[in-house]
Amino acid sequence: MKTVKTSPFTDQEPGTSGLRKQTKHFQQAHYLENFVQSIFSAIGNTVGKTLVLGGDGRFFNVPAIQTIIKMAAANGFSRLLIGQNGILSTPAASLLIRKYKTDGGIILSASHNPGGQNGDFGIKYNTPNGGPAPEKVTEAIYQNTLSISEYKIESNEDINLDTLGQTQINDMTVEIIDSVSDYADMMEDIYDFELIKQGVKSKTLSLCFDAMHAVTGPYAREIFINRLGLDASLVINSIPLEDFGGGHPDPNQAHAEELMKIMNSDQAPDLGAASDGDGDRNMILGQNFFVTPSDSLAVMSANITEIKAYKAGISGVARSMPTSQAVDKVAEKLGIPCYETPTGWKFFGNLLDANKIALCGEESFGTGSNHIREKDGIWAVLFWLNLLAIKKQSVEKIVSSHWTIYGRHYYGRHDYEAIDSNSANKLMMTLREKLTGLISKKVGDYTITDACDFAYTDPIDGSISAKQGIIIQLNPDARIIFRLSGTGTQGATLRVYLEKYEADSNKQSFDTTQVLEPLAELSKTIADIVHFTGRTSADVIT
Ligand code: G16
Repeated sequence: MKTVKTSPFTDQEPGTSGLRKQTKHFQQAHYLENFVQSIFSAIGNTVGKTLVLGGDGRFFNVPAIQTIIKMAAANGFSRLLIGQNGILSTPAASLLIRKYKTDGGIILSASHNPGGQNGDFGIKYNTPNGGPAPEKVTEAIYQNTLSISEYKIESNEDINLDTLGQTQINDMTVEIIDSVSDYADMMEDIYDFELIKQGVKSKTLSLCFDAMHAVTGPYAREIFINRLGLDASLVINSIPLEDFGGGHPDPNQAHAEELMKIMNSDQAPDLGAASDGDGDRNMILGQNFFVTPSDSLAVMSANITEIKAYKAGISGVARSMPTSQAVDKVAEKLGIPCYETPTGWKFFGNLLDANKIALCGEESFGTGSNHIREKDGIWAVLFWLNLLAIKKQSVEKIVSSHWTIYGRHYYGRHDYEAIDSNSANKLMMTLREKLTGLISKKVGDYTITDACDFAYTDPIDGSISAKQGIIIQLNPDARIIFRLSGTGTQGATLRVYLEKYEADSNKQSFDTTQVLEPLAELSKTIADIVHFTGRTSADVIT
């Protein structure tokens, strides 16, 4: 065992979901090691503890895992559970932590960010409840990174990650486990696989799933093809590649091009879906029809008791603040609470643990439930597949019927990517300073009824998270939200979220872009976007 002298890096503060940097940045000497030792110090008393370890298979996944194995051995861990070939989707890792009651897990992923030598890499620690570390833990890790002076590492040979079985390093057992089977079994417990199989057999139910050359490939093949009998040729891009085939493994209309083409064609299957780099995001499509993640959450909530595992009903729901308020309408009707949290799955953890909620979601293509403590891409796809098998209606019909009952929330997110960080911070600061002056102002067809900086007090532990995004509330029934992304690796990304509610069913089938255009223009004026960013339009609209 070696103790290696090191000095702090000042840029290891975790963002919305762990530490994400360009891969080359991660590959510099001591960078990964410093962060891992800082996680171990935050866990404390690591002797005899156990961890789940795996990643989304992107470039640098395996070398990073080999390093973490050696460091875990040197820090006295007693057992590591590692996905075969180093592969674990984020939801599968969350499940394994909970199922095998480990002291948490380390997941290597930069999620939807591109991979490869010139792409991004990331690392996050999940706590023993299976969820992303809450802010007090990430803050402790960050503080450790600022004062670190040495780390411990074994000098053993690399472990064979390809073969299932156990290896011993000193007192530590390394167990290579099947990455897929526990997860696939859990999905069978939640959903009615027999009913879905009947639909598939009678050719009344079909799916095209795009794994985007990322981690869900093996999970999708086992569940959709082997267990449900769906058409194998429609599980596309299912071989995980270190660089995701050069693509951007972000399941949205802009990046899942091949899937969009299939779903917008005459031969489109009933359901189209995609997941991201580490398998926690999902996009849901019907034939020629896109379901916004916010609507998907609302439809799921309204139909939750149709699904085997949730038959008894649910205690409550939650959404991140910028997610549309579609789910609020459902919660109101069901008479259950709806919580509004800051962006970041970690904020749902306490609510799920305390059984205040059983279903939650975010506009950023994430939905999940109390079955684990991460958002879950394949779980969401199966939800829709199961719902289609029950309702025997098209995706579009299910969503438009939902709007008739609850009203439609037109929704769009405009991202200004890789802008200068200082200018982005100035934009937010300037906007913050003028918030109170905005109230009651008439802007276009709207009046600003409220303007505030979102702060959240966790109802369980009382922790406060301030400055979580600026909300401009408009009358009648619209919102514009401004916040800076916490997952990018180049400069800053300004996210502008636009939402407009329409209760009148005769006005619910308009084009989203057209409906939101006035709000998009307003957002530019209110935040002086062109001045601060030099951009006249957003780079990505989802
Ligand atoms: C992460 C978080 C999500 C968050 C998303 C976007 O997702 O887990 O909770 O909504 O980032 O965050 P931001 O707007 O700060 O970029 P993932 O899938 O990237 O891990």
